[in-house]
Amino acid sequence: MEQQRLFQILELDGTLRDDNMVINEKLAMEMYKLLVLNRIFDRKLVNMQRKGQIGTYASFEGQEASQVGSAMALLEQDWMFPTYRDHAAMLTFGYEMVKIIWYWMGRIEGCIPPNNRNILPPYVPIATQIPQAAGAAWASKYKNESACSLAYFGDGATSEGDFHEGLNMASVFKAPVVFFCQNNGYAISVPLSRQTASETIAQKAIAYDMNSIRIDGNDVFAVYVTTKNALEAARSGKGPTLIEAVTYRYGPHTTADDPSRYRSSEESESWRSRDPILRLEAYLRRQGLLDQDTEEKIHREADRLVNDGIQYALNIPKPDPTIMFKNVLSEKPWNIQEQESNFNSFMERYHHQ
Ligand SMILES: Cc1ncc(C[n+]2csc(CCOP(=O)(O)OP(=O)(O)O)c2C)c(N)n1
Repeated sequence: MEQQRLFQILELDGTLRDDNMVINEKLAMEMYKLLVLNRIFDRKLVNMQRKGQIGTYASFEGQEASQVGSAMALLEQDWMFPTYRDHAAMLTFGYEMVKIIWYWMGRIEGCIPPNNRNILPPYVPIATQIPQAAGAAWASKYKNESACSLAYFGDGATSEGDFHEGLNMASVFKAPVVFFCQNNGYAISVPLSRQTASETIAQKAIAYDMNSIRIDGNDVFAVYVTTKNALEAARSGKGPTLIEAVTYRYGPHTTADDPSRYRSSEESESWRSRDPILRLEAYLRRQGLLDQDTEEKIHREADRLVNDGIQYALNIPKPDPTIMFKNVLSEKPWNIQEQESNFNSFMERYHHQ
């Protein structure tokens, strides 16, 4: 079957699968900087959680190429629908780093999209973004705009009804949307084989007569080229595409999970040989674009950027606790009113002490 082949450009040793392929040097360096920045960001956020500075955190280490490569293919006017694991995609497309940190600090300020980018706040209810992305894309087509939607989701999301409803509608209406599945092998502790009887995620598109492709999600070139082609097809009226990016999350599902209960450390270590950053590094070194000094400089700069972001985020004043009673219910039932008034009198006493 066409979509069962894994599309790949960059070999593990940093050579190109097709010697005739031309890679833009500037773009490759830009990709490298973003991959490094995001890995450092991710590791530092795990540390913040360990220090009690954020509540919980969903790490994406291992999935950087899938997220950076796909987000780099978007145009300014496009719409991004990310999940709780897609901070690298969000950062790449222009969501402010500090807001991502605030999001994990539980702050409402972290959910406000940037002024100049259509980026939804991270979706936590699995697959709900899929029909919404299809709807946004259809609206854009209806209004004769050129914006496409890009929806991210995991392999587990493809077992939800929303996935099938969203794909069905998008295909019927030829909505300009790209469905980007990061197949990282697990939905929390449930391996892909217990999640779906389908051999691949990509083949699920057949039911909706939709184009699909299965790619190496740790190959940033393959991810970028595939997403760019899918977006161009969507923009030119050819309808949606389902991309299955095969990748792996090295760490736990979130900081609240213990992966040793459902998979071996040998398994996750074996994926390190397919690491997206090492592979690009090998390519850049072969091309003479990266040496020890440049590499260290890029790491230092990324480290500084993330440290600055964290410092800035931690300096935010404490939230006004009364906001928990606002913006949720237009008409508050008696019990919520009672809690609000008890809370207000408590706060008054507290401030008078
Ligand atoms: C509708 C819904 N059901 C269940 C959950 C609980 N839950 C949180 S993450 C998760 C697994 C999702 O796996 P996958 O879609 O593969 O994404 P990944 O976390 O691997 O990126 C589940 C079941 C949820 N958030 N929403």
